[in-house]
Amino acid sequence: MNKATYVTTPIYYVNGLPHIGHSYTTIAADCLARHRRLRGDDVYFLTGTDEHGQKVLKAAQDKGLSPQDFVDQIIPRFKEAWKKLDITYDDFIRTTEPRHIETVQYFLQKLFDQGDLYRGEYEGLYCVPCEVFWTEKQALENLCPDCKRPVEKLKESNYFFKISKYQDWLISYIKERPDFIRPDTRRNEVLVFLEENKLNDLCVSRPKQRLTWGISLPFSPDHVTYVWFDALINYVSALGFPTKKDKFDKFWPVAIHLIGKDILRQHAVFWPIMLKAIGLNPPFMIFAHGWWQVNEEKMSKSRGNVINPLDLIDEFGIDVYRYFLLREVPFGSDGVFSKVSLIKRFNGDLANDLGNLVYRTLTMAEKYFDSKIPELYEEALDPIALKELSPRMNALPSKVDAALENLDFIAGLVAIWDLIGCANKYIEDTKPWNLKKESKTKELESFIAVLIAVLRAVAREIEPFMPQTAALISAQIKPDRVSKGAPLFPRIDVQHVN
Ligand code: ME8
Repeated sequence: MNKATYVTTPIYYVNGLPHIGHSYTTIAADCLARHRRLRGDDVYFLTGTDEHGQKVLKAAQDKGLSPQDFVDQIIPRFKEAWKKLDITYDDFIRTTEPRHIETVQYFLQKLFDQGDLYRGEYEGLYCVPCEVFWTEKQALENLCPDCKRPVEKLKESNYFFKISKYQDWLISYIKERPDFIRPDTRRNEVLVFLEENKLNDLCVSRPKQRLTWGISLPFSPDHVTYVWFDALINYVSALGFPTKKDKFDKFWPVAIHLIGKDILRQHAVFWPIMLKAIGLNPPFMIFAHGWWQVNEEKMSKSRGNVINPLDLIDEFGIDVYRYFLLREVPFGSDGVFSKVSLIKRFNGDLANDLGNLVYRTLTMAEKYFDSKIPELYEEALDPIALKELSPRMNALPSKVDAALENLDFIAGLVAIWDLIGCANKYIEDTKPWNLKKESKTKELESFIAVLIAVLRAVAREIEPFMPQTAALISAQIKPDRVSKGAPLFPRIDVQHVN
């Protein structure tokens, strides 16, 4: 049986269109999914949309639409954006789908029946745009510590989930598994939080007087489910839990949740406890990456400083955008988005290194061998090819495997670019025109043949990162001949960028 891979993104709120931040997590997940497929895994790659709650309701009202009509209109635009970015998800879950609602209600009923939910009064400071309750200590000057907007004081009768009961269990669970929450900074953050604070029971409902746009509690018609409790369950409702046992049993034990660090606590504290209470294991791994910032601020819909990925794609191309996001900033660290750095990567890594290698190799094959791919004679290869190039080429797949196992996209790309750099240097050092002049035919043939082999290896390994570029390179290298196309990445003149 093939190895299974289950990779997820957060399900995004649909109160606006996806911006760079959303595309970042989704592209990273796509890269991992594609890589695992390439290696023969059975992959289930899930993304989707978080459609309930006050925030989405408000966006619908602002547009004068019913929430259902509003979400039905916006979902196709999410799917279009993902299609444009070459995202190969296997499933797209919407929290308004019956398959999801059934699973959420199953969770609620089971927790209620086993006495984990109780009714009580709730009072707190609530931030509507963020859908989060804050304590007075957190909401200094009555402002949301995250988006800095005013919070509202709310008091209401609700259902609570006794999460504090599972606190000690969670601490040991995290301590015993160094790879459960990553990177280490995030793991430590969660551990410190759990060790220094006693968890407050989690309010899992909203009274319908205040909010009707949500999933009804099966045991209380006057309440809907708190949007986070609803949303987290998508990761198992999409696998058909509790009815589709085979799919669930195959993919759940290997679940990798990619998220941003903004939603770490929901994923690393609430979610494992919800699962434990239901009798399920936590996901295999939660990886929280950093934030893309513009002008020192997190890019976010509530701050209104978003950059639309589709505009950048129109200007630079999909693969350039994907490459930049995955190459520029370590997965886990914050990064600042700027067009100037994107163009630097474009002109350096893509035009000078990769584009140039493809173009000059194919040009030489055209010129010296009439576009036929020549034979490779081991004995005619020079020491650089034998000692530098071939070992790098042979080790590349396992290097990329190891890098992506760690979600270290940069390390994967660096390994590929190490081979590209080595091949470019090989061309410069070998001086093929001399081989031609001296009629060293076997040497020249082997020289071109080994470079073609490098290009094939590069095309294969960059596919998860840059699928269109991989296809363009492969299309120029047929089994026995090359057919050179235009340069892949014509240099951009920085002066001409707006
Ligand atoms: O939180 N930099 O949805 P959301 C990097 N519906 N990543 C960013 C980012 C930025 N500036 N801004 C957003 C929600 N992201 C919930 C999730 S999951 C069960 C429910 C990415 O639309 C990042 O992955 O606010 C972040 O965690 C997510 O989008 C938040 O998306």
